[in-house]
Amino acid sequence: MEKFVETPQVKELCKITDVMYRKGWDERNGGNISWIMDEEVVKPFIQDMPEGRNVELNFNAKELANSYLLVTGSGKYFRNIIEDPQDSLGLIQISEDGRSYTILWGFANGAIATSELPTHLMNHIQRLKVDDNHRLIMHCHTTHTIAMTFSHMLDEKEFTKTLWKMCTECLVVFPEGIGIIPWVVPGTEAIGKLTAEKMKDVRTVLWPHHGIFGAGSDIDETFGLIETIEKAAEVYTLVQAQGGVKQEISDENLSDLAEGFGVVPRDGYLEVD
Ligand code: 2HA
Ligand code: ZN
Repeated sequence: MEKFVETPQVKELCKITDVMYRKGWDERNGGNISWIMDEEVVKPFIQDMPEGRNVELNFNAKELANSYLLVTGSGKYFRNIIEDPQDSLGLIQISEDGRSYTILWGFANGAIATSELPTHLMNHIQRLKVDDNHRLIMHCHTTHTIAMTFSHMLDEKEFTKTLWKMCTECLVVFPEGIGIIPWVVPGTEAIGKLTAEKMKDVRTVLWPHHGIFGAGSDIDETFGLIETIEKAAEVYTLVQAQGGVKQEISDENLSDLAEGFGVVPRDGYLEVD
C-alpha cells in the first residue's frame, strides 16, 4: 500500500494543490479536494492489507458504500502536500453501512479527512445522479471571486451573466451558469445540503465571502472550470478599477457564441429576439 504514493492520481493531486496554493487560493488550511477512485486504480494495492483506522461519519453516505476516495486531510495545508503527500492526503473507503470510513493509505500522522467531507459526499451523490462521469469535488478560496461576492449582487442570473461577459469563452466553459447559496457556517450539514440542491443543475456553487465549490469528471475539468470563473472575476475586478464597463459582449454576441460552439446557455438567461 505504501506504493500508492506513486500512482498518477496522487502525483496529479500533489501537482494541482501546489498550483492552487501558488495562485493564492488555499491560504493556511483553506480548501479541500475529494476524488472518487475507480476500483481498478486501488485494487492492485489492497491485497493483504492490514486493517486501517476507522473514522465515524456524522452523515449517512450509504449511496457511496464501499467507494474509494482520495481526499485532502483536515487541517492540512495545500502548501505542504507536494513535500509529504502521505501526511496530508488519504485514501479512504466508505463502509458498507455508510456510517464510517476506513483509512487505507496516507494520513500518516493521525489525521482524518477534510472537515468538509460530509459536504463533499452529499455533492458526489448528487452529481453522480445527473452525470455518470462525475468523480471529483474541489473547494478553494479563489480571491477575485470572493471579492465579487461583496461588490456584486448575489443573484445567480446576474452574477453568471456578468462572468459570461468578462471573457468570451466563459459561456462555453459553464453554459449552465453558477449557483449561489446564502452565507453558511463551513463544515455543517446545512452548507452540504444547500450546495447539493444547486448541484442538480450546476457544477459550481459560490459560497459568499468564503470561496467556490466545484464538481467534475477529473482534475483538469474541475480545475479548468474554477480557473475560468476566477479569471472572469479577476477581469471584472480590473474593469471596475479602470472605471467600469464602456462596451460589452452583448446577449446577442453570447447567443451567437453558443450557437458557434454548440452549447446551450441556461434557459432564460439571454435576452435575444
Ligand atoms: O478546509 O476551506 O471550508 C478548510 C476549508 C473549509
Ligand atoms: Zn473553505
